[in-house]
Amino acid sequence: MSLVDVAQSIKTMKIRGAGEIARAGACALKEMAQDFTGNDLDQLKKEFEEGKTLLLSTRPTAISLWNAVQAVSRGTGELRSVEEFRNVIVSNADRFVDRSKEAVKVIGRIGSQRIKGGERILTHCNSKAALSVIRTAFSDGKRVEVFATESRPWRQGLLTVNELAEEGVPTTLIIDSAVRWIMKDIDLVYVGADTIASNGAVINKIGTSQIALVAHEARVPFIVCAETFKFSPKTVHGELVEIEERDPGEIVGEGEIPANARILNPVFDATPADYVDSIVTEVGVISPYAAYDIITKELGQQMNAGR
Ligand code: RI2
Repeated sequence: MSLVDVAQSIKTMKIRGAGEIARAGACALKEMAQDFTGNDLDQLKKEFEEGKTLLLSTRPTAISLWNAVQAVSRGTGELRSVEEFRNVIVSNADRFVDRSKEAVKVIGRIGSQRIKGGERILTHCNSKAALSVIRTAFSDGKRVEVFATESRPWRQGLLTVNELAEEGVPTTLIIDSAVRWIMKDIDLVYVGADTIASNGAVINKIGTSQIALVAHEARVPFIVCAETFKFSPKTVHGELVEIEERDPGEIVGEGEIPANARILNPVFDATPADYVDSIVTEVGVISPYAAYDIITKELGQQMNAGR
C-alpha cells in the first residue's frame, strides 16, 4: 500500500490498535523512502516530511504513532545523500517494528507472572499488549477465564472474543454497561493503552476509566499493559492529550434519531493514576507514578521533539 493508503486505512480504522498503527506508520515511511527513485535529497526530505504530517493527522490520541515517526526520523538531520537518508530510514523503521513486536511478547511474559491460574480476567477493547498477557498465561497452562467487554461503538470486544475463543480460551462477551454487575466475580483487569501521560494518567478506549473506577470500588487490581512507546514525551512539556471524537454514524444508523438531536462519540478517555494498580511495560512493571522516569529514560531522545 502507498503511504496515502496506509494513512487512510489508519484513519478509517481498517488498521487499528495503538501498536499496530505505529508499526504501519513506520513501514509506510520505510516503503516511501525505498520507492523514491530520484537523486534530489531535498525532494526526498520534502516527501518524507509530507508523509509524516499525513500519518500524524490520522489519529490524534495515540502517541504511539508520533513516537514511531520520531524513531524512524532519528539521525536523518545531517545526512548528505539520498542513499544515506534512505538507509537510515529503512534501518530505523525495521528496528522500531522489531522492537515493538518483541515488546508485546516481553509484556506477555512479565504480565502473566501475576496470573497463578483459575483467575477470571476482564479486558476491554482489543489490545495486543493486554491479550499477550492472557495468551502467555494460557499457553503456560494457567486456566484463566476471560470476560471481554463489547467496547462500543466499534465493538472491538468481538475481535477479542473471536481471537481468544478460537485459541480455546474460555471467553465471555458482556456489554459495556455490565461491568459493575460482573466485577464482583472478577479477579484481575488487564487493559491496553493508547497514551500514558507524564503524570501517570492512562488514555485508552472509551469506557476504560469507568472500568478502573468500578475495579477500584471492588478492590480488583487494574493493570495496564503498554510498551514504552505508548508513553508521551509531549505531556512532559504540558501538552494535553487530544481525545479523538469520531463520526456519530459509528453510534446510530441513518434516521435513528431526529436531526436536531446531538451525538457525542469520544473514542478514548483518561484514567487517573490513582486508579491504576500497575503498568506492565517491556522494561518491567512500574507504578503509574513512574511514567515520567520511563519517558526520560526510554524516550529521552524524543523529549526535545515533543517541545
Ligand atoms: P494495543 C486501541 O485503540 C485500544 O484503545 C487499545 O486498548 C489500544 O489501542 C492499545 O492497543 P483503537 O485503535 O497497542 O481500537 O495494545 O481505537 O494493541
